Amino acid sequence: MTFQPYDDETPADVKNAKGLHLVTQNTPNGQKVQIFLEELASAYGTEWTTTLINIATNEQKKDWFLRLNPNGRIPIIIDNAQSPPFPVMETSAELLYLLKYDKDNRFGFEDELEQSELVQWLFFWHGSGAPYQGNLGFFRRAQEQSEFAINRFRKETYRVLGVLEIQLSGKYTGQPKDFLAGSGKGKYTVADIGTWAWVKNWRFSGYTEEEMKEFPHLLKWIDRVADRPAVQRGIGQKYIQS
Ligand SMILES: N[C@@H](CCC(=O)N[C@@H](CS)C(=O)NCC(=O)O)C(=O)O
Repeated sequence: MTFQPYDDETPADVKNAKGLHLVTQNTPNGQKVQIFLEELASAYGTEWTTTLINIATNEQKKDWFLRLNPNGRIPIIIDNAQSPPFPVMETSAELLYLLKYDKDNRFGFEDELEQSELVQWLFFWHGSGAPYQGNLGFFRRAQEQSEFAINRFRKETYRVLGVLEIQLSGKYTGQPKDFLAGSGKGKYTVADIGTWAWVKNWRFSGYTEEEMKEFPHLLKWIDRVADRPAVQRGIGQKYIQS
């Protein structure tokens, strides 16, 4: 039987979407995909439609959503140009899927070793960064305060910020970098987008200016990525629910 991604409960704007459709909320994970779609729009005129949901109401745990992403988490994209429509879950997989719209490799690499570097840094943050910074936020905001858990995730997130600093400073390679992946000073790619959406929130995660002074290359990289108009659009008003 052919998989049907939509059911009677699927919101009309999701079900009736043509082409690429994004279901998101303006969180760091949502922002990763929002930013890349904005970059593709400014580079190629790529079009998509968006549905904003509110995860506080657990919309993402309803059957219509779980049919698209059994993990019940945002963001997801659905490619309605495929038949049947093709849902993509997990932000890094979504960024890699969307690279097919990047015909000139502006946000990825033709060279397979450089592309491998991109995938390494994208996976590094997906597996070793976001879960720690996410849990740090969870335990900092929790009603029941666990010093043990906060310390564990605070320390580990700080450590992985240090890993990014090592890469950007060229401490072991002798090559300081503007961006995480690619030869020489590197190139702005989806690895930067996936990482930046989280790391830029360091203040919100409770780190002090003093602590961040240990990471001068990382701080400059945060500003470098933040300066991009598509990045500003990707975290901007359009994605904030009224
Ligand atoms: N590993 C997933 C994580 C996605 C994720 O955790 N999304 C959060 C928002 S930042 C979410 O949907 N939270 C709602 C929930 O857990 O029910 C990815 O990269 O796509």
